[in-house]
Amino acid sequence: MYPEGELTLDPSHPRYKSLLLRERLVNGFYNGIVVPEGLIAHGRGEMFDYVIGEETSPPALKAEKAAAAAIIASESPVISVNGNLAALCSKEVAHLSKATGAKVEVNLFHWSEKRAKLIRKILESNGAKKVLAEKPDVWLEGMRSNRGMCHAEGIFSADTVLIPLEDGDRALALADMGKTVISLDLNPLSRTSLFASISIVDEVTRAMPNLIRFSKELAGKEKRAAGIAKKFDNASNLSDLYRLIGARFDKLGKN
Ligand code: PTJ
Repeated sequence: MYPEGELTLDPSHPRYKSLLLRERLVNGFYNGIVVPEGLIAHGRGEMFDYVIGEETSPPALKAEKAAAAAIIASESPVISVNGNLAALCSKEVAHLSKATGAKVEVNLFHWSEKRAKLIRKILESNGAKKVLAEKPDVWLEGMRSNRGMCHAEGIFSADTVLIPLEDGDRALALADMGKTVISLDLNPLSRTSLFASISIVDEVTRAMPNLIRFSKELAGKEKRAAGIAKKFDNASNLSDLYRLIGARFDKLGKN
């Protein structure tokens, strides 16, 4: 909680939703879930969200459907959780895990056992079952940062990994291992977005409910889900998004 005391936010403020997310992250920071770098990362995300128009674009929605389909069609999917995602979407992580059967694993860039435990507890208190967190037992080949530490029964052996707010190195390492990598990152130019098999360029609190909805629709329809995932063309979908951003600026430039 804020050391200065409770912050009051007025729902009529034009940027209420954005302020609410900031408050959740700052609270997460004071509670030891979010690292200071996570606050900076959120600011970068906000900037890209302005560019995109602060709404789920048609290409993002398409990627979200393909991502839900890929998770449903997978045998051992894993949702990777870091500090920012835990502060913003713990409940949604638990719901997505329940809807898809995906395992949940805490994976941190700024690793500490203490923070991994704290994040596990928050996920569990929001309904997530069997969260892998402390004592990672294996290292991803080619990784030099702490993100390389993971669990043999989780990310290491997964066939599909959802990696929200990620750094490019691990996206590449996971892709090199032959896994289906689903990124969730507002920066469409990040190495993560470029290396992923399915790149969702959307804000996490908008994307996660869509992923849950599509997963519920596709649950038990593995064959259909596999077809949707196979048909999805990530490069062409990213091109659609770049064009959408260009068109948005063209339109603004004409006013
Ligand atoms: O909790 P830890 O120790 O794992 O650290 C987490 C951070 C976020 C600090 C770490 O993963 C990091 O440094 O990430 P990057 O390399 O800054 O990348 C984060 C990406 O997430 C950036 O490209 C941002 O644009 C994007 N991003 C930030 N906030 C959001 C977001 N994307 C979607 N929704 C957001 N709310």
